[in-house]
Amino acid sequence: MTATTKISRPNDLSAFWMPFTANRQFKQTPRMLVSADGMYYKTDDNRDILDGTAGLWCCNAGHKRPKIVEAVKAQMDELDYAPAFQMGHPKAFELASRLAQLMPGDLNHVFYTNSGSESVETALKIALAYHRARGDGQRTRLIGRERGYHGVNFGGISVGGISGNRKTFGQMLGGVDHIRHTYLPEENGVTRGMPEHGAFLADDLERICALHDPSTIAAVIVEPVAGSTGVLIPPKGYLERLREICTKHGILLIFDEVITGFGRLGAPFAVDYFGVQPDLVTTAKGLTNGTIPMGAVFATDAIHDTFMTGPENMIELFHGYTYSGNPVACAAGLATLETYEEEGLYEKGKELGQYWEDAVHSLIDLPRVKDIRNLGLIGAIELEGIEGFPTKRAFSAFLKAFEKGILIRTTGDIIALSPPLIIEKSHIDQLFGTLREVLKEID
Ligand code: PXG
Ligand code: PLP
Repeated sequence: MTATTKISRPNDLSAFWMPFTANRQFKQTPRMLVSADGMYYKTDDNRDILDGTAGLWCCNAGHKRPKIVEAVKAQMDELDYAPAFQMGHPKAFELASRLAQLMPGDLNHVFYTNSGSESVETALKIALAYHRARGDGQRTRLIGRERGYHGVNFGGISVGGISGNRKTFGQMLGGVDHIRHTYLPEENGVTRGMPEHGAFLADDLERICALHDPSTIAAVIVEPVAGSTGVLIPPKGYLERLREICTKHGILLIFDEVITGFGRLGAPFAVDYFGVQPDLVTTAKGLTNGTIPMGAVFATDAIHDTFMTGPENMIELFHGYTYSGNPVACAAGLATLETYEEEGLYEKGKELGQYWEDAVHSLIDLPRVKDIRNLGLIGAIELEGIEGFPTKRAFSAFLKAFEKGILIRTTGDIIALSPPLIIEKSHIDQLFGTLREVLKEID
């Protein structure tokens, strides 16, 4: 077999232990995607599938985008890999400068990783090392939030708040605590956009501060909009309040923008959208349009400059990955940013927001729909679970949707939608027209 042989149906599925997948069930009835272009995937049985989830929240400019494809090919020809420790290559600096320009405020410094999970570990480590570098090394506690998702590495599952991702993996990091999640179904059910009620939930951080004493707390990490756990939209005033409390107590605020970054809300970042300035921002996914694995952590001048003291021959931060700033990933990142800018994709969430919101909420009349939530180009339809069989109803919807030609994502009994930002009204009609049929047909 040559490297270019096209395999559309492998005859042995056993070796690949698939991530976050019911492996045995999948391998009995595999669902194979073999190519993609624009808004559509193609399956191995030659069906077009409308991408309602931008892959896994990452292909924000859609698929097979010419600029990105060309940039990656050209980079492979020019410089395939360069060490990032004590060495550099031009595109890593170029991309960091462009990212820093795009990110508002003084979040001007970029540390490269290869995924959202690694961005989270990196941000947590920077937070701890920052306090120590300032002579405040007793600030070692890390605070996350219930229902938070921060990837799958040990730091991320420790500050994360999803029991399924934690329960089988032992003791986690010590010194971690969690504030309350932001979902108030009684008060905020079926809200369009940001709920009015619930800014007070941020005061839960004061409870944690009173318990541990704020002088022991290094950082608080939250998703501005919780994605993976089923799309929980922050109540109005909540993020502002969280910022105030962190500032008051000298605690760093980390926004995990792995999902919200790169246009998902109708602005480049949630930092822009909410107008709240954190101290560190974690990103990945949309940074390279999902093409080449890459993440980036943004740090403020104040944090970065704190490290840039001491003898100049010393390494300031003992942290980094073999693939930090990989040249092919950098080329993909640069071409991705150009694509987003040229096509006005950061604005798409604003332009199409109302049409999208109306479409998501149009499903409210269907039986078994319990709640509907939306913001930017994100939508969630929460279903009543089947008694005794949680997740089963939404997963049936996922299977039926795939049969009928749309890709949706489910978590628990929640359907989450996050299409490529190149989506047009006709695709939105197709997505929700099909989803309506699906929800009518499932048990
Ligand atoms: N932080 C946040 C907020 C995320 O959403 C990660 C960190 C981890 O990123 P990596 O690149 O290590 O996976 C994520 C990832 C889903 C889904 O369907 C969400 C993610 C990944 C896969 C599926 O909700 N989020
Ligand atoms: N494990 C071993 C034995 C290594 O040598 C390295 C990197 O040199 C790693 C893990 C970390 O790999 P990465 O830098 O790709 O995260």
